[in-house]
Amino acid sequence: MMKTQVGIIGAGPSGLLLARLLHLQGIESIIVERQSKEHVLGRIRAGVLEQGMANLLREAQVGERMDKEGLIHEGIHLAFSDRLERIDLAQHTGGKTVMIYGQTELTLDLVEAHLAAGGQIHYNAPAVGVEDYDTDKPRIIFEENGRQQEIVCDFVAGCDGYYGVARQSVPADKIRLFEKTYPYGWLGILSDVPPVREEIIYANHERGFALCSLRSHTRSRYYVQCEVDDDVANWTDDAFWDELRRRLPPRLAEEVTTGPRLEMSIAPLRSFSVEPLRFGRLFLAGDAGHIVPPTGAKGLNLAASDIYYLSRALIAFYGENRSDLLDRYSETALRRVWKAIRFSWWFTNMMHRIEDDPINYRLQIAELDYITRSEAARTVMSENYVGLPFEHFE
Ligand code: FAS
Ligand code: PHB
Repeated sequence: MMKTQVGIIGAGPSGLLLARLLHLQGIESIIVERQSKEHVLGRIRAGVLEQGMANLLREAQVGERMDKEGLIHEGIHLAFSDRLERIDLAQHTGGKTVMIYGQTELTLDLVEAHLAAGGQIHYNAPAVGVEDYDTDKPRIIFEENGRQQEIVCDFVAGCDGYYGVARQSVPADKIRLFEKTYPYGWLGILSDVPPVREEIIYANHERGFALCSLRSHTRSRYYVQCEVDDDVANWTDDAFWDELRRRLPPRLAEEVTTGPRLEMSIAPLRSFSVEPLRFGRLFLAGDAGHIVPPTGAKGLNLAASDIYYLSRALIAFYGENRSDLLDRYSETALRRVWKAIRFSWWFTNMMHRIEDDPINYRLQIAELDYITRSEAARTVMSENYVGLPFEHFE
């Protein structure tokens, strides 16, 4: 049997960031991760960091490579009706920007820093449950090397994503689930080709949504809306590039540089949240507590605000014997979560094609045209896209 102060399930961005921030305050943790280190670091996911996430990575002393290699973006583009319209995020938010730096990279930066500092991460060690979370000695039950083991903790952080076990350890009558699934998915390609533009482009087209993003000046990430039951095996690289170009304004489509995939995958789209995020000494953070469609680039950035609040609450407990922030964690985190769920839902509905619904397409174009012609509408879009501020929490 092992003992620690904070047991963490999941070595994704949420779990690693929490472990790192606690470690810097002398608070001990142990992470158990279902997958191998290579599997976790091989995932291709988010690419857009809000300033809140970027600042938290700097606070965690893992921001150096991000500040050297990341790209600061001051605007995004909306493409529709053969138009390409820029939204100047910085102008409409008093200078706020977003950072382009892959989740894969920041996860690597966190893992390397935590292990170098002696942090404990058990890979290939799936948690099978959380016991006694309503006592002051909650336990993580996990499997490692074919044996069942346990970690006795002061607190447990469920950072184990949508399919994790922490949430499932809570009886159904103690937790409320809110879920909406969308009737389409995102087919994404990663390729070592220069991006068609140096800023992100969100395209609404009658054939479906498309997104032009990047990881650097030489590595691009593109997506096209696909059927929810589509399969990567149905797509050659050429078929992807042809469909992407059909959904962009013609002049822009001609400028797309194509190349072989480094990775191609399909992500489902859903809006999901649980209430509350706290059960005694068990706290949920990141995708374990909520999921948003990636349209608004909010998923990873919500993990940041959860961990901002949870780390401060735990530091106050150990440093000042305070429980008030722990008591306020769930309601504070969920206030920001639901605003991001709303924005992501709104942006997703404005950009994606719904089968056999011609009035929906007209309404989408009307809204996009309104945004590009209204200072107020561009301000609303911009302040949500760069990320609403974290609440004061001390
Ligand atoms: P994660 O899911 O990243 O990490 C949870 C970890 O827990 C995983 O490593 C998992 O293996 C582990 N785990 C699960 N069950 C366990 C168990 N029983 N025991 C031990 N460990 C367990 N967000 C964006 O902002 N933009 C995007 O473009 C975007 N694209 C995405 C594409 C895909 C396919 C997916 C799934 C998500 C995407 N997201 C995107 C959202 C994503 O980036 C998440 O918000 C982010 O990974 C959240 O980090 P975590 O909360 O750490 O959850
Ligand atoms: C990405 O680069 O993966 C990306 C960018 C913007 C989004 C979603 C994903 O809204």
